[in-house]
Amino acid sequence: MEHDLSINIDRLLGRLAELAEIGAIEGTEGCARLALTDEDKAGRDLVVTWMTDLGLEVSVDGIGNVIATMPGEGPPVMTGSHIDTVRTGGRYDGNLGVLAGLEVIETIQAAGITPARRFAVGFFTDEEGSRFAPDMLGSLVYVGGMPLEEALDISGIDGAIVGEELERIGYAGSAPLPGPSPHSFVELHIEQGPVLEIEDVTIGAVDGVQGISWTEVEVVGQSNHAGTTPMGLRKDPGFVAAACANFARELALELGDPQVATVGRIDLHPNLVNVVAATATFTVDLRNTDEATLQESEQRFAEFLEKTASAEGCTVETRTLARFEPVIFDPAVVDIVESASSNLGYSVKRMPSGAGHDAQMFARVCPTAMVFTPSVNGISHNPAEYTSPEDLEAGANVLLHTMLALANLETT
Ligand code: HGY
Ligand code: MN
Ligand code: MN
Repeated sequence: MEHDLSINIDRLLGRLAELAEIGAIEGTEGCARLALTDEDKAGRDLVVTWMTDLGLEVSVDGIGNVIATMPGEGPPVMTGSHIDTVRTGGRYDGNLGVLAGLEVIETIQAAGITPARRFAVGFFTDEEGSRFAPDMLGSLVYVGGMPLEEALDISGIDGAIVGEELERIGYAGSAPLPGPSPHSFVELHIEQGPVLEIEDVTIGAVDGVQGISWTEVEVVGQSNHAGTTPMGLRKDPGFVAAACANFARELALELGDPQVATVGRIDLHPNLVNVVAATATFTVDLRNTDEATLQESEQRFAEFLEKTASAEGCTVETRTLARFEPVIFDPAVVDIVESASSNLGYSVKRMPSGAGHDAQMFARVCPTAMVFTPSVNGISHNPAEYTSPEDLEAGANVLLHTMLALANLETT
């Protein structure tokens, strides 16, 4: 009975499309719902309506995480992800994991199945971290990785404060933090990279997440006239930022895959064509599956920054925005994802995640793993992000059967 269950792909596609209308980026399939903005609130309200329509118990905690649980007792088998997006977001990043979780619950309800352990689906606040750093903020607080008070005080790239924004959008909840640990956690997510497509594999059984290091750098120089200031007399922070961006790329190429390095944000002040900048504020995102190599990349970047800034007569201040070590998921749960995929006739491969995910936080408190579906051309954090309905259906079916298997696991 349970083994021939499958999700309703049209219902899932319909919800993905409806949610993507909120913050829709004109002329694209993508959407922009930065964390705790009005668009995020509207998306939250819509998903909460779907949760209550399914008769689920909906809880909101102090950092705005929303978790919907089937009635009953005992720690649930939990799934979920995020519905906040980057500014150039696609409709699948995070949203797929939340809406597929809803779809899984609606599927077993329609089949009259009550799993031995109840299911829960959640969306976690500010997974992207691009407005308020660090990323995975909500799930980090949920598992006790950051005190709530510290999280509520975080100010964003626009000067807004997390706690004030949560109050403003009506999602400063009262459910306890840290939150209760689920029995297990499994997250469905698009791969956001090229591997599954290149190898023509339908499912990724994700066995871990690479380490993440985000740093904000402020370089202070001397604003000056672009025409009259001889090159030898400049203190140009714009040059230091550009040299660092170039060095980051060369460093990643030298260290080789899976090392990546990105200078994604550069703000010059006063940012004018004929003015040598006074300040340059930029971010560097370094990642690697190996902690020692990640630390080496941080060390070498810091040395280059220091050397280049002082040679240019500039001063530097750095601020850590996020720092998470590599995470290994529970092999037993990865095995279940792998066998669920094979039993359903899908090709599957074990692989690490290049992107951060809420699941990496739940791995701290319960047996956890992830399910990946392919991203066409490996594109994500881009409105052109796309995954075919067949692959979405495959991923959601693997999620369904993985959760059923976890629900029926003998109590250890
Ligand atoms: O940055 C990340 O890896 C994730 O998208 N927050
Ligand atoms: Mn995501
Ligand atoms: Mn993302």
